[in-house]
Amino acid sequence: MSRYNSIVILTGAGLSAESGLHTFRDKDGIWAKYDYREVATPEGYKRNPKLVLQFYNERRKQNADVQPNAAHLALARLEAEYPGGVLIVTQNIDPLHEMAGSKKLVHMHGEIMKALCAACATRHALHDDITLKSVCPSCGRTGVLRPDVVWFGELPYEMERIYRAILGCDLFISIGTSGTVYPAAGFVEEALRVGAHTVELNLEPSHGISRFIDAIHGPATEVVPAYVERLLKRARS
Ligand code: BV8
Repeated sequence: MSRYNSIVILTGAGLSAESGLHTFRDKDGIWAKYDYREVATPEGYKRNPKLVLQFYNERRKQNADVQPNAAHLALARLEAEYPGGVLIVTQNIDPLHEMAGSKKLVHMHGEIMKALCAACATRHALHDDITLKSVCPSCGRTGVLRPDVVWFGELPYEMERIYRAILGCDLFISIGTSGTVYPAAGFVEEALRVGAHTVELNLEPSHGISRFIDAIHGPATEVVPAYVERLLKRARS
């Protein structure tokens, strides 16, 4: 294992699975129960805002009762102890990375514990349900608050910061993601283009497995702490 100067880590739902949160595409995943076109698109929200708000109110309750697992904690330790740059780019909308202590973190698909005002574009921390009677604390309008998440067909957040980090990294690690949703699924290609080493840590080979130079398959709570230990040992030697 080489010594790396700048590490970018892409995470997905598989990282939070062992904390008790459903993934999207596994057999009992979220998209097995809901049609993403109805609950995770601007068009679905226009057609039936009540259904969409309920879907995310349910998920927010589930997210409020879970704790970070050993994989989240190992990544926070890597950020704290690694001599080089470490940036986590997560597709997850849960707060588990922050709860584990990670600070250098981009929520490219938003955060379920925040509301976004569709009228004045301000964001607000959320502690209870969003309904069509909810009032925006900034502009005072009613029925304009939506979950601060990126729906299909919407541009993910902080794309410039993400691409800048990938173009400057020499190690790209992908953890707990199926590699089916873009632009996230295309990041490994960008990393390869700049000569970075690419590693997949996942329960099973993802759709993008052919783009990874190295891969270790198994539960995140086992493979991530072990891999972080190797990186820190190499950096210290
Ligand atoms: C956009 C937030 C453009 C909401 C989400 C190119 C080609 C084809 C299609 C497209 C393309 N470019 C764009 C598109 C369209 C679309 C897309 O990719 N569609 C797919 C379906 C083909 N992309 C978009 O619409 C994106 N926007 O392109 O905008 C644009 C440009 C300019 C101006 C305006 C717009 C936006 C996509 C974001 C959608 N929002 N989430 C919410 O959460 O409700 S996506 C959601 O699914 C996740 O955030 C994540 O990104 C994605 C995939 O989920 P994963 O996290 O990977 O989870 P999954 O269940 O799939 O896999 C879990 C993995 O973990 C598995 O591999 C499993 O083996 C593993 N695992 C399970 N348990 C464990 C484990 N691993 C380790 N340990 C375990 N214990």
